[in-house]
Amino acid sequence: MTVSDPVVEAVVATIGRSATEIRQGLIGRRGTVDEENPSGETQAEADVWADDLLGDRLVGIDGVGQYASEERAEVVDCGADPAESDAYAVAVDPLDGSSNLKSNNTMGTIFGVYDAALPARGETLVAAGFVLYGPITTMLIATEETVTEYELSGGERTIVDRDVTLPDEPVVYGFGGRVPDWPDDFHAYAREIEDELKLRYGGALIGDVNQVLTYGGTFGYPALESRPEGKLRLQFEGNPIGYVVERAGGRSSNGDRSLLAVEPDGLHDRTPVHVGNDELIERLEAALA
Ligand code: AFP
Repeated sequence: MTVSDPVVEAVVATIGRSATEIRQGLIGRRGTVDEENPSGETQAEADVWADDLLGDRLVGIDGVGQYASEERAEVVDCGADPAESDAYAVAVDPLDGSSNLKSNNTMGTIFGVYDAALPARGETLVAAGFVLYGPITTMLIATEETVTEYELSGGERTIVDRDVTLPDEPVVYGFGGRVPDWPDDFHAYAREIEDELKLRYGGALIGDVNQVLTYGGTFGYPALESRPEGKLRLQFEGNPIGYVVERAGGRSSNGDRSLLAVEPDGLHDRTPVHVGNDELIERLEAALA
């Protein structure tokens, strides 16, 4: 099954085809480079390499007007301003969870296709999704119509679930940040959830969110005492993941409102991120109010 919008289809086909290559290219690229990304984090060799590979391919697609990546300070202008034309802007986290490379744990590639110039509100997304480099490589694509899961092999994508829907009964949770760094109100909410659900936390947003999509539950990286703005990036992580989970029947929140309704100030803005079953996100927002 292809996506009905031809530009979105070209973007997801390019990312899907590149995923097998990215996975293979991780071998021998588990070290760090002597650089920091625009969010001040040490870059893995693989971060830089995957960004170059995806950037080179995505900027060449007709109908892509901007390319932005968590690994680059500025938006790349591809010749058409999404604010003044039909062109889309593509935002990518080329290797989300790349610090898991050292311990050989799960990682992902996240993408969002915005019908607006970046930085943009998540409400302007027309598609978003991710590749998950787990024991097998899978890809989830959310559009206005549906959320579909594929298995990727040798550049081909094969549907495994045409209509990914968050299960009604929540089972798992994963919360980021050190417990002593959690604000009291989040701490009290987390204590309740710990009594009700089973802990699953792997340190890569995509792996942890995919468990929530599979079993039901919630993932949160809250505002911290030391970092009230949160850790995750709105354009590259919060918005695409919020879009996927909302399209799959769940909710997203920055602690106060849907992630998709948050007005960005800058390309590399951070945000608290909470996604999951409706009832859990409602309780979270009530706890933080
Ligand atoms: P890296 O890409 O630096 O590994 O960060 C991963 C991440 O942005 C996101 O994927 C995780 O949910 C979160 O950070 C994990 O953060 P902690 O290491 O603080 O648990």
